[in-house]
Parts: sequence; C-alpha cells; structure tokens
Amino acid sequence: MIRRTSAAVVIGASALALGLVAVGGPATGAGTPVRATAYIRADVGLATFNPNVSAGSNCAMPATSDTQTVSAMGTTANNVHVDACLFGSGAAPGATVSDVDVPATYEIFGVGTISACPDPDGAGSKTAVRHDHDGDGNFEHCHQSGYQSTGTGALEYHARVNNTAGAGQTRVLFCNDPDQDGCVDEAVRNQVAVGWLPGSQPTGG
Ligand SMILES: [Ca+2]
Ligand SMILES: [Ca+2]
Ligand SMILES: [Ca+2]
Ligand SMILES: [Zn+2]
Repeated sequence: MIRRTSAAVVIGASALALGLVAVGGPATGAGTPVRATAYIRADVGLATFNPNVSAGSNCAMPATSDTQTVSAMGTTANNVHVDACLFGSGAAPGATVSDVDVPATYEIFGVGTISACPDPDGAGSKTAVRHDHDGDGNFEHCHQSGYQSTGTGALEYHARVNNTAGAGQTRVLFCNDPDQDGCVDEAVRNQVAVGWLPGSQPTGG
C-alpha cells in the first residue's frame, strides 16, 4: 500500500509539472482499496422496487438486510439488487461512490443464485463472469474486473440475487478479490443478508 501511494504521488507530481492537474490527489480509480461497503438498493421507481428497504440506502448509509418473498418458479420477479463500493485510504467517511476501480467478487452462501452480474462497461475492456463452481445450478460467484464505468450507478459495483427455491437465507459477501477465487480469503470485504419468505403457489416449472 505504501508503494502504491508513493507511485500515485509521483504520477500526480509529474502530471502537475505538465499542468494537467486541476484538483489534487490521484485520479479516481487509482489506488489500493482498504474498505468495502455493500448495501441493498431499494430500486425506487423500478419494477423491482423494494418498499421495505430505505430509499436512501447507499454506500454511506447501507441497508444491510432485507426480507423478500421468493420469486415464482422460473422468474426473477423478486430479485434483490445488491450494490457495493470499494474505498481507498483517502476516501471521505461519507463517500457514496467508489474511488478505487479494481477486481471484485460477489459470493453468496445459502439459498438462491446470482441472477445478474452486469458487464461494468458493456463493450469496453472490463469483464464480468458468473461461476457455478459446485455444479448445483446456482451461480455463487460474480467476478467483475472493476466498477461500473458510466451511466446510472457509475462508480459502484452491481449484482442481483434471486431465489425460487423456497424459504431460506442468502448471505452476500462482496470483496476486493485480486485472485478472483472468492471472498473467504479477502480482508477488504463486506456483506448483506436476504431472508426469503415463502411465496404464493409457484407457477410454471
Ligand atoms: Ca466489457
Ligand atoms: Ca453453485
Ligand atoms: Ca480471493
Ligand atoms: Zn468463481
């Protein structure tokens, strides 16, 4: 971390010498993460609106648990939107978006699956991939090479979890994951939990 900080200062100084720096400090996205925050997004105004999650839930004021009725078989109707941020040592305590753009993983335990793991920059060079390492038909990993680059939700990491299998709990770990093998071995991590309530009679399936 000390080496990275020094490198960032050197880059900042050389850029300053060239007259390119309007504000101080390293560029957004540079640096080493020291803190992660995951939260449940209420999705106000969307079909997936989650009325019992605080509308203001974000990386500064995270809602960390939710109860949700299971989605009907074959649907993602009641999926839960889990967002996250990674912060470097220079981030303000109340920062609501990431200042570090590095590889991250969502990893779930319990029931359900990761139903969405969006590519952070669409056709750009960043990547997102889901894994079902144990072959049980559910995706327990979502690996992303960086935060969402542009648009609504930029500078945050995004995923969705879903469950059609019945009542239970999903624990969602989010972490900076340099080795892309999951969060259990990582120090910079955070989590949320979703409790799933039995639904009405499943349709289809
Ligand atoms: Ca891409
Ligand atoms: Ca699996
Ligand atoms: Ca790891
Ligand atoms: Zn994986």
